[in-house]
Amino acid sequence: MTFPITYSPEVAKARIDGTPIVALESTIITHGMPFPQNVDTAREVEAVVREGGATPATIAILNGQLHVGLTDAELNELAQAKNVAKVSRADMPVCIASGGYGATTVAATMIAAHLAGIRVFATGGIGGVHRGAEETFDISADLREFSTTPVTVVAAGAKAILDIPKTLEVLETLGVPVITYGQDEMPAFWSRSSGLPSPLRLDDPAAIARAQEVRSAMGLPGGQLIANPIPMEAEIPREEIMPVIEDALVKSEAERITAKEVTPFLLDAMYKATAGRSLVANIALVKNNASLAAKIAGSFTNKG
Ligand code: PSU
Ligand code: MN
Repeated sequence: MTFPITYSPEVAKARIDGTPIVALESTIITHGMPFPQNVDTAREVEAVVREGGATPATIAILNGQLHVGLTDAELNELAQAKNVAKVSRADMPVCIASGGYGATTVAATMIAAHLAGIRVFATGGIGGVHRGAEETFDISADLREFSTTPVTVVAAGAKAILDIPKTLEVLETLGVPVITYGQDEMPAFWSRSSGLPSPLRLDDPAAIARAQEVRSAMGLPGGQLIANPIPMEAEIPREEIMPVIEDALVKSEAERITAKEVTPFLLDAMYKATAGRSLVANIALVKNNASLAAKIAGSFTNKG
């Protein structure tokens, strides 16, 4: 039995034609950016994927239906909807079964992409091990997803609101390839530099696609994390962003923010503290990731 999926007209066509498709997540729209920048960015990111010769498939749950590819009207509706759940692996079946609205996280988007036969997905940043995880146990379900679901995810590295060394350790334990594109150092979302070496490096999108194909051909489950540094002109240097992050973390502790609310809270606090500059950087890096993802998607030898 195949799981019922609603495809947008352009994704349905790409599937028939066997042309490359790039999946996009929707939590970044509903919980990662304010309106109207969220819908503008979502449209721009889709345009970048098209310019790169691939078809964008934004993934979300609308009215209990799993959508792979949204029409412009659906995208607009989602960006303004109020009661949209942030849906990860654990929440996804419940959201669908109860006829709800859900924005998919990295983990849930990987699951949906795989169900739809899509191998590449572009986003901003992934979830990871939160600072203080030794107390809170707050480790994103995104990390484990990479060890089971065969989708290559292009992100700008892990945000420094997380504990990046611990995030890398967990990915290593789970056997997940962390591959930085074009530099030796692991990027840190708003900054090109994290101070940490990247476990792996590849400079060629075709080599990235090939690595995923080899991984699957060897019978190894799971995907790959591609860390793509933010474009130079958009980056906020580490010395500048670190104090802002520290402040946001102090605020989240003072307000006792926990669980799923942590990431959206920190992003919002940073947006306010940087007078919107963190968002400008976020938009630039997502578009940059969409462009690389389109190149990778076009490099898979076996499209199906
Ligand atoms: N990073 C961002 N913006 C986001 C997220 C991460 O820059 O919106 C979202 C992604 O959807 C990611 C999720 O999968 O947050 C991780 O949430 P948590 O830490 O609760 O697992
Ligand atoms: Mn969490």
